[in-house]
Amino acid sequence: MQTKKLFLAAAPAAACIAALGAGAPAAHAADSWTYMANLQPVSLNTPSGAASGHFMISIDGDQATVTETVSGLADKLPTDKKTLNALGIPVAFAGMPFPHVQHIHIDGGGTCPAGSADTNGDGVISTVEGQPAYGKIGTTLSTKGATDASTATDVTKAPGGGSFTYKRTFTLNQATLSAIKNNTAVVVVHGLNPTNAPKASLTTPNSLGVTLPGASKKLALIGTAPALCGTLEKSQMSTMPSGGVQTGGGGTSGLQDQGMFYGAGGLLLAAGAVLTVRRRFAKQH
Ligand SMILES: [Cu+2]
Repeated sequence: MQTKKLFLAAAPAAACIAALGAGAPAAHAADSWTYMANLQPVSLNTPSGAASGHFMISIDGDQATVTETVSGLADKLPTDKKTLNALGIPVAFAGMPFPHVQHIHIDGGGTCPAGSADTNGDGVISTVEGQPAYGKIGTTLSTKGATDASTATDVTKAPGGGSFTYKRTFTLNQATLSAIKNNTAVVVVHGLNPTNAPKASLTTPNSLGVTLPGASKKLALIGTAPALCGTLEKSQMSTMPSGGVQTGGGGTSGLQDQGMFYGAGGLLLAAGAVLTVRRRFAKQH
C-alpha cells in the first residue's frame, strides 16, 4: 500500500518538472510528497538497538498524514514509591503508561545529536543539549487537539507506553512544512526508559528546575530527555522543483522556547490527567 502510494506520487512530480521546463504555470496540484524517518536511539540516552521506530509523513498541500510505529521505549512509570520519589514523580503517577511527547523539530542542524552534544559531560543528552542538532519544536505530534507548540508539553495528548502506533491527519504549519522541504526537520520522541537510561538521568534533576505538583523533588532527566530521533528525508526519487520551496523564516514567532518545554508544562499537565487516579488513591487511605 505504501509502495502504491509512493508510486502514484512520483508520476505527478515528474510531470510537474516537465511542466516547469516547458514554462507552464508553477501552480500545480502535485504538492504531494512523502517523507520518512528511521527513528533510532539517541546517543547516550538509549542503548543501541534497544528501541526503534519508523515515521512516515505524507503531505498534500498543507494536509499531513503521519503514520508512526515505535517499540522499545519506556513502558510504564514505576510503581515503587521509593523509585518514584527518587525520580521526582508523584505517587499518583504510579504505573501509568510512560508518556512520550513527540515533535517535529525544525530549523536546527537538521540532524540527530551525537554523543558530543552532551556538553556538560554528565552522560545524558538533555533536551536543550540536543537543540543545536535538531532545533526547536515545529509541530507537536499530539494524539488530539492542537499540533502546535501549545500542546508541546501536554502529556495528556501524547502517546504513551513502550510500543505504540500513531496515526493522525492534521494541518501542517508553514514553518514545519518549509523545514521538511529544506531538510531541517527532525522527529524526536522523548522520555527515557528507566531500565536502561544513563545513570545520571535517574539521579540528576532536570536542568530546568521543574518540580511536579505533589513531588518532593525536581523531576529527573529521564522524564524529558530525547529517546528516539530521526531525520525526515524524502522517501522516493521524485525530486521537488526547488522553486517550490518557501524558505521564509516567518511563522515561528508563536513557538515557545523549548528551554521551558518539558520542563515546565510537561508533567504539570499530567497532573490533571491523573486526578482521577489521585482521587481513587485518596479513597484507599
Ligand atoms: Cu521534541
